[in-house]
Amino acid sequence: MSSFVPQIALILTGTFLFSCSDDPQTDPSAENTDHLSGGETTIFDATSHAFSLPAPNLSAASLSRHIDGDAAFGQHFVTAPAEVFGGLGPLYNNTSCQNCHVRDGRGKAPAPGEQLTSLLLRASVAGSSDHGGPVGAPGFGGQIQPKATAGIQPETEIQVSYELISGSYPDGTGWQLRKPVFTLVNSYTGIPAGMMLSPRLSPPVFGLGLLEAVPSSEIIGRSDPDDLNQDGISGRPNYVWDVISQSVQLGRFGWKANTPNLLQQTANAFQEDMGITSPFFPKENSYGQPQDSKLDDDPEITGDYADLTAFYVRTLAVPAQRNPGDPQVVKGKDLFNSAGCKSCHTPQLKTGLHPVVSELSNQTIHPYTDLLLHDMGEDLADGRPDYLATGSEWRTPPLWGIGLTEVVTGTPYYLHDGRARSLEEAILWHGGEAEKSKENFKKLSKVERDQLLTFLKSL
Ligand code: HEC
Ligand code: HEC
Ligand SMILES: [Ca+2]
Ligand SMILES: [Ca+2]
Ligand SMILES: [Ca+2]
Repeated sequence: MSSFVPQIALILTGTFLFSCSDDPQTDPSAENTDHLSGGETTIFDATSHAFSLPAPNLSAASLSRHIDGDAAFGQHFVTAPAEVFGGLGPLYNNTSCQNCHVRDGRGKAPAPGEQLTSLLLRASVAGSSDHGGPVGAPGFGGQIQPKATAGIQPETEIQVSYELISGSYPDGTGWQLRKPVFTLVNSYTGIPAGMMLSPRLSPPVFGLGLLEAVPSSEIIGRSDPDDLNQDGISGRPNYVWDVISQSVQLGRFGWKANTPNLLQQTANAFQEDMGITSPFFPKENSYGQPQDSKLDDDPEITGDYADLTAFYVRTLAVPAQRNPGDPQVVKGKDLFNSAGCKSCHTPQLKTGLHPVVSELSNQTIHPYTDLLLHDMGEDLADGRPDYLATGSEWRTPPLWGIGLTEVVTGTPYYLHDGRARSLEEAILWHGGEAEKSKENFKKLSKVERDQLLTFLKSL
């Protein structure tokens, strides 16, 4: 099926660009291509498949590798003695990439009393590792796995409850926000003193190859660590350890930009989230813990299989903005800009040369992120540093496609721990460097707030 749909997307894009460039003098839409969120990788699809389509400009060879990668992304891994796709665990969070990145979109925050499926907790104790990263918690490592294969005890059970917080707009309209509280129970061993936890919801995975292709200089050029222009917004790059090149690189992926590239993100997910070792992360995630088998096995997948899976997320298309000319959307975009949202949610970036996928090179894209870290205030803080990111800093998440979240994954959950149940709630949680911007939003009339939200839903 997925090999059929892209043909249509390809024709649509072709037709569209052609009719646009037909007469640039008289056709006003010809000047503005802001709705082509992913440049030439943009697709026109607003269905539940909107995040799952290959970029329409892929060569036949790239499309073929994408389709193989699709199978790897959906592959369920099973327990060890199996001949194929064995090696799951012994500790794990879930059994396939797709189970957490549902339809290539974001995951689900657990309801009170519900098991965690796509939300995970990173763990550490004070200090920094050899390469400046977090120090794994004794007995638990860098991530909590609440699931285990037969004969092994899961590291712990995780219970979630929510605190409710009420507030209101200056115009009197009320709201109620919720903040998750996680409790570890029935742990297989004692919880180390001072263990820090960071809850993280699985984010959408489309358009990421484009973000990988944005030149570091472009990202660093937007940072303003000492706020020299005095707009209240700093923006700092994270610098993290690249296990593949064995060097320090700019961090781009994950909620705290703690990962430098998509191959490492993928290989690390195989190891930590699923218990699948690869040449990049050859040790089981239970390494050094009492329940570890202490066997020095061969990697459970090849480097090429990890690379194939990374190729899939690299080459997923970005859905186009819908109804860019709708007067409500146009007004909402103005309000987005004037409220200061664009200071972090950068509307436009340009990619450089992608080292692996030439189709991603030299694209003008509209991701609405600067890929920098921002202090978002106490209410969003996890208190757990991650390389240079402090306990209250988060990477600006992209907003492209965010208006399709409900269509793709059903009930929507936003922010790093999925606490926000609507785009409006997500904005109301902004603090720190984004406090002023949030206050600007709160001061808008109900009609204007709705226009801003209509703009977000058009993305
Ligand atoms: C248990 C759920 C889970 C599984 C399984 C999982 N992921 Fe993720 N994924 C996450 C979470 C949570 C994050 C955010 C991590 C962070 O912020 O540190 C993430 C982040 C990512 C990102 C970075 C997205 C961004 O915008 O920065 C990519 C790419 C990704 N995962 C790909 C994969 C691939 C490929 C697999 C399978 C090999 C996989 N994931 C398996 C939960 C999961
Ligand atoms: C100082 C930088 C900054 C400013 C200004 C800012 N944001 Fe954000 N935004 C962030 C960061 C960082 C996050 C992620 C925070 C988290 O997950 O804890 C975020 C998250 C979001 C999300 C949720 C995204 C997701 O994938 O879950 C939305 C929606 C959003 N912002 C919209 C806005 C709007 C609208 C404005 C203007 C009123 C705005 N932001 C202003 C930095 C900023
Ligand atoms: Ca394993
Ligand atoms: Ca662990
Ligand atoms: Ca500044």
